[in-house]
Amino acid sequence: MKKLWSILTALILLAVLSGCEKKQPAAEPSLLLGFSQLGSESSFRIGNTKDIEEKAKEYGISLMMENANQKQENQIDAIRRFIAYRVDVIAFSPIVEEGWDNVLTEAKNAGIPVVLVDRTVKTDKEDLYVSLIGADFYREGVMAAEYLLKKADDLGKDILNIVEITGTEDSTPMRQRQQGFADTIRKDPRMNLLESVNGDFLRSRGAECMSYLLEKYGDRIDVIFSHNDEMTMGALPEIEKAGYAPGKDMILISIDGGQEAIDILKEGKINCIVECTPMLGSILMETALALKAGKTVEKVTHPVERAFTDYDDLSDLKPRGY
Ligand code: GZL
Repeated sequence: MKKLWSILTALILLAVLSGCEKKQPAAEPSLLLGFSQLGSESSFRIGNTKDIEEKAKEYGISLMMENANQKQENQIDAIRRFIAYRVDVIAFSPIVEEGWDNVLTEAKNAGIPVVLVDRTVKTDKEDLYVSLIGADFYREGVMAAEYLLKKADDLGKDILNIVEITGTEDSTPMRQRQQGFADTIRKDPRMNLLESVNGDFLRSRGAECMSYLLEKYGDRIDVIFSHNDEMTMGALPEIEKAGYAPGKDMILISIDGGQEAIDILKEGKINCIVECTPMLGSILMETALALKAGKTVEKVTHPVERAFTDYDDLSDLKPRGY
């Protein structure tokens, strides 16, 4: 009995001591980063937010993340809160290119560096941001068109009638993808753009746009160029409801490259997806740390991107992660 008591006492003592061991204080965050995300409109955007949150943890950076739910005024308010909070670095993905001069001047006057992520701003003022980390959207438009020129040779048609479903009006990806695509197809007399309609990067609007275009042009449509996978996924059921086989009766070209769309490309219903990676978190954290350390940073950083097409063997493609 005595032995049992002594074992019990030892166990209780062990439990108490282990609970009292000195906890190492959590390492102080290396910096405070304020990030205004424009919304949650697509798998790209959700993947981008997730990656930034994960990489902030990995780099030991304290992150204030605010979601603007597709409203520029919410982004402006968030940036003003970051200034009031005296964050070390402000980063944001501007939903549209214009309308940022005042709030970015306030950040500059407060001595807080601003990093643009994904999209950019149009401004005549100097040095309102120190770095842009995001895709070369013009190149993405060119890659989409270059695929189509190659496909046209295989289709052997004299004329290809194209409809375009664009992203958010006045946003960087919408303007530059449209320009890159237009500049490239202009060189080829077979290419005929019937109409461009604004789908705002949203699945629901992609369906509405496709329904309108099918109603207006029907089987005249040979090619659909959609500025993102969400709108493409919205358009697909409309094409099938109208009795056409997407990827065969109509060529589908999309942008982003999330898992859902890649799987549909493998089924043969999408012909080409130009990659637009949302995985910008590491570059953002490294840039923020460099700024905190007083180092200079690259003015523009474009991630390397590719196209996935029906000419490729994608059987060993790694999971996309968004
Ligand atoms: C592009 C990004 C676009 C995506 C869309 O980098 O800004 O916004 O292509 C997203 O999916 O809505």
